[in-house]
Amino acid sequence: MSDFAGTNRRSRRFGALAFSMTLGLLLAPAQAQQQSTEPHDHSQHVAPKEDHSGHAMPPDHSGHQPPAGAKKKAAPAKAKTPAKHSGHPASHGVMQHASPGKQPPHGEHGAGAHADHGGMKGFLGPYSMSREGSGTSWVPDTTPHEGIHGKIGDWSTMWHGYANLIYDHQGGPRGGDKTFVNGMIMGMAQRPLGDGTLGVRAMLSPDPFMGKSGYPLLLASGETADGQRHLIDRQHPHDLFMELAGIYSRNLSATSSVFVYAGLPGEPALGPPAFMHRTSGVDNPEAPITHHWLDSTHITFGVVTAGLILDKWKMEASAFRGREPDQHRYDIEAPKLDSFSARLSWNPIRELSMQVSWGRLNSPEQLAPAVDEDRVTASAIYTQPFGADNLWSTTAAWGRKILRPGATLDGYMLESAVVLKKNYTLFARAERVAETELHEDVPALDGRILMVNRLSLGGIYDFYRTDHVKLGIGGLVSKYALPGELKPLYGSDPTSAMVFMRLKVI
Ligand SMILES: [Cu+2]
Repeated sequence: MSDFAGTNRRSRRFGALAFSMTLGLLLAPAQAQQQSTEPHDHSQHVAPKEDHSGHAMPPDHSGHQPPAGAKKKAAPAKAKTPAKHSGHPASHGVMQHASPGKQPPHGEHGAGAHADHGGMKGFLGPYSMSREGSGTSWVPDTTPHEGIHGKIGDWSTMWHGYANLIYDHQGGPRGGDKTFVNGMIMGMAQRPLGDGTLGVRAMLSPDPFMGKSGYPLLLASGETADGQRHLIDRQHPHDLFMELAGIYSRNLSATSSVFVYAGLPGEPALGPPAFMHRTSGVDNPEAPITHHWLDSTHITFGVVTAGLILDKWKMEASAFRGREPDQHRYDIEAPKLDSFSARLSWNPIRELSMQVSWGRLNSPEQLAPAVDEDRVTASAIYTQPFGADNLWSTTAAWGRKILRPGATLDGYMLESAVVLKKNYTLFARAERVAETELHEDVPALDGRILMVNRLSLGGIYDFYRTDHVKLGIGGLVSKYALPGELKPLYGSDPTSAMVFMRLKVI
């Protein structure tokens, strides 16, 4: 790693500066826009009281007409909402869920804060934007959509993101310590075009500034720091550009649409939403060790996806570049369309989103170019607002890597987060992965498939908040269940921990 050290130091310093400047630049104009063109519509908080469950969403919602009663209540004095705003002004029950029977005081935004989404609707179809996760994935309609909304001409804009400053200690002989920053910042804009929506999205990560070898994370595997060896027991940094994508969707009816999505980079229709876009996963600052079984394709250099939405169903297929990003994390790599995937998603009720997907990845690993991979995943996300301003979200996912030629490896993940009164967050993640890479340097174990398990528990207390950001401190502890063969490598009972500060746009 010594050959990276010099560049890393320089790029880290530059990186930290660039990221904070970007954050500042993004937040300032967005806030200005919001204030100048779109004052907070706190009246949204009085959205239809009769719909506390949020289940009884009138069918005509899908046609983008707010309930007449709600509209009257919501905008008593002025017709603030321009015609195109008729796209789902309220987040349909999120707020009602979050604080039944209670109207939060000014400034205390609940899950439905900024609920009119600055006029934003779904990028892919005629429904609330709350349903959309990373790439073209879906999350439950009850997902709070936090962010800063604005308007530039015909374009509705939104920014959101977070950054964690982390002190990381991974225990045992294979552990390590590191202080670093991870996170993401995302900007998006959309405008009506014909009978549809044109959208653009950009997502950036500060991860490259932590250095090519990422951060210590026991049992993590996947990608490389030097183009020669696998990164083992470390999480690779994400690329500076995680998504630069354009989307066009055209409505077929009040509940159906067709769409195309193109990204360089982007996310193909494969796997659950990426972990930093799941309500159950975003608060946990460490990456899942199932990342390369489930959602590692979320940064893919070259993606084209076409899909069809029929009410609560979405069918889509992608052509994309199978090769994972290389160790150069600041660049945009050459696109290719040599791999394919298909995904079926279903949101049967507002609280639940499910998907199954399959992909054929052409030569995904730089270090094993002769090996292709088939990947199958299935996942379910359940997000339930409860009580006054509380939220509970859980994701269960399974992913199978079928290496061709090679082993068939399963990964399982169950993660959950509870957000209480917007200030206290508790999260947990349990994972079980069939591994071959962790011990590939140990001749006696090479080629063996070994099941490893990890459990992480943690929490965050947000001690400072404004209308648009919150700042908190957090910690987490991880424990492992390892097969006997691996105990000499990891120690008999390693424990890892992280403490962190988090700044999050809300
Ligand atoms: Cu990733």
